[in-house]
Amino acid sequence: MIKLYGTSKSRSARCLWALEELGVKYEHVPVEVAQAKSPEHLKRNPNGHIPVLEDDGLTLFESMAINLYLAEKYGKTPIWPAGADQHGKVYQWSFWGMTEIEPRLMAVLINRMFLPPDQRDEKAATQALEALKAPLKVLDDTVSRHDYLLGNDFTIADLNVAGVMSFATLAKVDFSAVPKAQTWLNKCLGREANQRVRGLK
Ligand SMILES: N[C@@H](CCC(=O)N[C@@H](CS)C(=O)NCC(=O)O)C(=O)O
Repeated sequence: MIKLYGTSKSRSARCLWALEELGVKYEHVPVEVAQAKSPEHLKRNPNGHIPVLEDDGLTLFESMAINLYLAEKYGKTPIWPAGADQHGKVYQWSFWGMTEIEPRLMAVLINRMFLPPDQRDEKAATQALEALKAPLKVLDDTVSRHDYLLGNDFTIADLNVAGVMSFATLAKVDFSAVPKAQTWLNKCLGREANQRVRGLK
């Protein structure tokens, strides 16, 4: 039985979304962020982070690796598209989300919400929002040409990037200059499989 460790109120949400989207049976173990460095969880992931996936003797950490693995193993076209070219595009967008978007969104959240008020750095938050403008324009241009990142179908690339960008609302990102990106994000996040994740612990 597949097991996914990590509360839905964390990056684990994107893996839960993938599991729901793929329709596979799994057990959810809602390890809290505060328990990620417990001795029990460190045995699963020595980095002391959630999410962690266990599947048939395999243990994986890193949310994107988990989702790419799940999509390849359990997904069919179109969520896991066919062929090396399309897989290249899936990897491209997934790594893009993790490198171009996530660190900047996290910088905004850390400096506006997570740190105690006296340790927050508003300049770092403003710079991160400024630095997000260029990649968001790339996203906007892409989804202006077709409905989803790879073409006309929702794939694991959309799930991975939208999963990362689900923090954008919390970070109060201004989408007024990139309306197509906002429409795409709302359409992805509004999918039933993702809505089901919101109800999980
Ligand atoms: N790059 C990792 C990041 C995982 C991560 O930092 N998870 C956070 C929760 S969203 C965590 O476990 N924090 C607990 C801690 O660092 O003690 C991934 O995408 O899986």
